[in-house]
Amino acid sequence: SQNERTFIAVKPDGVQRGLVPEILSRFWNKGYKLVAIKLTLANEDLLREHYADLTSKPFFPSLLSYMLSGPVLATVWEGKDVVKQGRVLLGATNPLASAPGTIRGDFAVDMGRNIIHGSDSVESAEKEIGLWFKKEELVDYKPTLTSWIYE
Ligand code: DAT
Ligand code: MG
Repeated sequence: SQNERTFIAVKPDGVQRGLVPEILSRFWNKGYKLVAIKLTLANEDLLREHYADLTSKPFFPSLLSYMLSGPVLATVWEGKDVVKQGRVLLGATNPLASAPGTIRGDFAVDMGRNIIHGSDSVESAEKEIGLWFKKEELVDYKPTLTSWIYE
């Protein structure tokens, strides 16, 4: 459905390295619709919910301090198959396993500095959008290019 949504966040290293315009361009150029965007500082409670399945992992403390080390650009994108396609645009979790042409493949080296987050399923997207955004921050509008992107 064209109404599918995903949560994409530029992590603190991506923000500090000035990669925000490049990353937004990749989603816009593909044809996805930006529904919400804000620069924000995460906090530990939010991150413990966001990464609930990882809190017991040995790398969790360093993941936590990484994600708290600066502002995060939180975004929501909408469009056909956007959750799965968003993950394709990101590349693999380990940037060294990410193909050139993907965001992590082009701009990152270390797993602990992989510059971007993307929801891994429609269910986690719904959960993450609800965690990072209030309902009224999701903007309802009709992009003028829709009929040039969808048949
Ligand atoms: P992804 O971000 O690709 O969805 P994930 O949800 O499994 O990957 O893990 C969240 C983040 O945690 C990931 O972007 C980087 C870090 N991470 C995952 N596995 C790791 C590992 N084995 N060692 C170090 N950091 C790891
Ligand atoms: Mg994940």
